[in-house]
Amino acid sequence: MLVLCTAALVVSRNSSCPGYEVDGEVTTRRNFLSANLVLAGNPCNIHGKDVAKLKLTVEYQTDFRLHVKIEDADSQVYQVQEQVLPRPRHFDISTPNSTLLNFTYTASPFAFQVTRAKTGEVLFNTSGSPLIFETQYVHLRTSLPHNVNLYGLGEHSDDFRLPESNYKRTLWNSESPFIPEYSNLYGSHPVYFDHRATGTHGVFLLNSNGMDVDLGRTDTGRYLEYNVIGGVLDLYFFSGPDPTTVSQQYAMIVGTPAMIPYWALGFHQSKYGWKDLNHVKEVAANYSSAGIPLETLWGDIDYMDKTRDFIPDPSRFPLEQYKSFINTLHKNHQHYVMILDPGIANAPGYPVFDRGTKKGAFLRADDGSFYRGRQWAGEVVWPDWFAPGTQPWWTNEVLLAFDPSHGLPVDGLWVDMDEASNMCDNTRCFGEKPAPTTQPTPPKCRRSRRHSPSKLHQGLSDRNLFTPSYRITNHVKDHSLSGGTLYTNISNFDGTHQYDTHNLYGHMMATATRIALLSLRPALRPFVLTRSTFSGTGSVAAHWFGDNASLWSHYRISIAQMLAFTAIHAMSMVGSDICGFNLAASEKMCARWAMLGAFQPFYRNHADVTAPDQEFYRWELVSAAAKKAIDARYRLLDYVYTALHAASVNGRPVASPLWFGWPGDENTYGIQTQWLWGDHLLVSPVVEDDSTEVRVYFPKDIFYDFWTGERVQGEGKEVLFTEVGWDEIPVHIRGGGIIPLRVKSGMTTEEVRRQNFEVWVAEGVNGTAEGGLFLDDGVSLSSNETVVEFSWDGEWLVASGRFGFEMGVVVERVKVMGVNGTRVKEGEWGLNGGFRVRI
Ligand SMILES: *[C@@H]1O[C@H](CO)[C@@H](O)[C@H](O)[C@H]1NC(C)=O
Ligand SMILES: *[C@@H]1O[C@H](CO)[C@@H](O)[C@H](O)[C@H]1NC(C)=O
Ligand SMILES: *[C@@H]1O[C@H](CO)[C@@H](O)[C@H](O)[C@H]1NC(C)=O
Ligand SMILES: *[C@@H]1O[C@H](CO)[C@@H](O)[C@H](O)[C@H]1NC(C)=O
Ligand SMILES: *[C@@H]1O[C@H](CO)[C@@H](O)[C@H](O)[C@H]1NC(C)=O
Ligand SMILES: *[C@@H]1O[C@H](CO)[C@@H](O)[C@H](O)[C@H]1NC(C)=O
Ligand SMILES: *[C@@H]1O[C@H](CO)[C@@H](O)[C@H](O)[C@H]1NC(C)=O
Ligand SMILES: *[C@@H]1O[C@H](CO)[C@@H](O)[C@H](O)[C@H]1NC(C)=O
Ligand SMILES: CC(=O)N[C@H]1CO[C@H](CO)[C@@H](O)[C@@H]1O
Repeated sequence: MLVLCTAALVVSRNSSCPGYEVDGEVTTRRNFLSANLVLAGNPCNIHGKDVAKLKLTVEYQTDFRLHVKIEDADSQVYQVQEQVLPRPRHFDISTPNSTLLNFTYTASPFAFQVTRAKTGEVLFNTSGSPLIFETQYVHLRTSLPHNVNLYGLGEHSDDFRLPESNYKRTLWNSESPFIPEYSNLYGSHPVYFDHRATGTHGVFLLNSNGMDVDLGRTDTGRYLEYNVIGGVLDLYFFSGPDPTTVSQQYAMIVGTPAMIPYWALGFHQSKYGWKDLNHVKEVAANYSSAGIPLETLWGDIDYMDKTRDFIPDPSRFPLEQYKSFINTLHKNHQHYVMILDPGIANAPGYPVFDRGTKKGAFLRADDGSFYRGRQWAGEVVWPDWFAPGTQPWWTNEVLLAFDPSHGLPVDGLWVDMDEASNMCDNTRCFGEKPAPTTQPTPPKCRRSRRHSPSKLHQGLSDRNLFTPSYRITNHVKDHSLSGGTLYTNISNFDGTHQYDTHNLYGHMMATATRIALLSLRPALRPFVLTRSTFSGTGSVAAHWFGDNASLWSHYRISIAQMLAFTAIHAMSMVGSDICGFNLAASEKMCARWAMLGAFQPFYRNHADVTAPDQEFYRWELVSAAAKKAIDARYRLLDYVYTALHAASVNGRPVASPLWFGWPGDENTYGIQTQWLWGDHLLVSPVVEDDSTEVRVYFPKDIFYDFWTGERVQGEGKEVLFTEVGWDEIPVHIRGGGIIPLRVKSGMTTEEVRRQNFEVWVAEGVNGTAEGGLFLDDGVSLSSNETVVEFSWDGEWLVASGRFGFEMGVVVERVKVMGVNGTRVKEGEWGLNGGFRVRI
């Protein structure tokens, strides 16, 4: 109710705003336009003060990318720091008329349109509502036709295709257990894709301030509206025209997904509540005796002494035994990843705190004292990722704790609670709340403002940084901005404020952790998992969807969550907590989820301390499902690794919705429970509660059942699958694809890497097929590489490419699936050079 009232109020007050008009000369050059804008009437000052003078800059940065920026003429308004998100520098349009997007504007009142240069189709049109650019409120609306499909604007757990109207997406990173639907979650990705029968384009608003993005409908059509509490309008338009290309164009701006180590694709087991090292050893042993492959174990905050970062509890996780346990895992080719929280215990004598204090690494209140809050460690201080001493301090802590010569030889790091989540409620930071940790001392948070000098892009002074007039719909009480996180009026070392940089906190912690791991092991790819994200976090870290629950509805929506990250938000290595984090998992649901996760990038079973144990070996159905699923996942590991490599090089998504594969098929636009795994596999899990049936949509195309090889002629209709066993998941190969598989799986990914290959050819409509295979050492930042391209012309399979990495395995079988059934040829074809085989 509150939400609707606020929205109505905003609309009526907005219409009384004067908008802007072009003032003086408009400068145009080959690929560049700039103009001054001034208020076109009396300021309306609805949520702050109207900024009198603005600057418009338009750049045709490449043929496919248009940049439109509207900022204050004085360059005081906050802009996302270059160190956090570097902007592209080199522009290269081919000729003045080769751009695929056109920018047009009207001078008074100022409004602009973005159109497709060839057809004139209007993609973005701001004429419907005056531009509002105030000190604490920025408003821009684009009108849209009815026939658009919008996706993105994560992180959320709503439908993958966004609702048409009465829909508000709030972007404000927040800790989010047990929250209502439609809430803001842990990350902010202000980018959307607009898919139409005529093509796909993308729009990225590079802005880290809190915002509501409203989707609505008027008599004449639909609209999308940005209501932002600060920052500038820094818009990037990507022309597509096909969906995969838009993903790639976006990734070029925010960074392509980081390449992960091969082992990270193995199966991970974690749990909050593993009380001591012996318990963890039992988990490893029980996986082994159940015959279920286990690649990596995770250490949640249980390992910590007094729940403090970096320090293992001396009695429950004695250091020497802990080290030798991890070394044993390594001998078995298994791995170990450990958690870190941003909240550092405010405890003189705790060396991590003492060294951070010396380095000036912590946020301070205006009286110079540490800005305090509460996390698992009790009363904590917070790293200021903008302070120059913070990275050296963090790197040093990682080196001290994890250098194998003296510390725990962990393989990767997990950063949690980095929204940043503050258990000290902003309005009651003085101990009314019972302490949720072993630390009984309630924090006393003193807060105050630090004077900041006025420098470029640091943010206007004179703002209400605590309770701005426009309230975004943050899911906490009263929509308070600081609720459950750091006070937004706290300043960072560089003079900016949490008000503007809040959404970057997790991204910066993940980045700092990646840099620290690079110091620890300069030649190896770092593996960092983060809960909080911003645009571009895919280039530094992996992400899980946070604290979901063991519910069928969360199992289902995890597919849409994955697709939003892999296909829209340029993050490859993502996944949900398999079998659910909160509440008790049921056997059947956990069996289904074990299979679902095997066909998603990041595959980790994890649960809360309050949830019953849910390791796969604890149930019969789940053990069987997991064994079968992991077997298939591991045989396909190089196929997926190849797709991940492509994503890291050119942004091509590792998993995508069906409309990426069949952009012209309208039936696919709303599908969110099936997906393309790599380019060639269609995954269609059972999604209804406790069901053994699923309706699988097959576009008009040819498919082959992954498990049986049976050929399926897709007719653009749903096909009902019945009696789908608890250890079964429908998977189909799309005709036209060639897939490399290992001939058999293994208990670890290292064992998988020693297996030979077979190559499956799935003939397409015209009898041909194509595919690829990428091989390297799996861990190095710069490794020798083998890049194989396979092609099939109906008679010959040809393998060509570059062959720089010698893996010591061969292709021992080729299987061709076609209109007349399956043909198999056995042989031995090396992967140290090209080959041809006739079948
Ligand atoms: C515009 O494009 C046409 C062909 O598409 C080309 O012949 C012409 O030279 C271009 N004009 C300029 C000014 O580049
Ligand atoms: C887009 O701009 C180019 C270059 O100014 C122009 O040649 C073309 O006609 C424009 N397209 C449309 C649809 O107006
Ligand atoms: C832009 O929107 C306005 C108002 O909704 C409409 O009158 C105008 O025709 C649109 N412009 C274009 C180019 O579609
Ligand atoms: C491991 O398996 C043993 C034997 O079934 C069982 O007693 C023990 O509780 C299990 N421990 C864990 C941590 O799963
Ligand atoms: C932030 O706002 C709160 C609430 O008004 C106030 O108590 C505190 O002193 C302010 N802190 C700073 C640094 O301005
Ligand atoms: C066969 O179909 C594929 C995919 O539709 C297409 O890329 C390829 O060019 C076609 N090949 C021939 C020989 O027609
Ligand atoms: C990597 O390449 C170098 C130079 O081509 C070669 O000497 C070496 O054997 C290669 N190593 C592997 C593992 O392929
Ligand atoms: C399939 O078999 C039929 C009948 O033997 C034959 O005419 C046809 O050429 C075969 N098609 C292919 C693609 O091999
Ligand atoms: C964060 C989360 O819980 N993710 C999914 C799992 O649970 C969230 C909210 O708790 C739901 O919104 C999602 O469905």
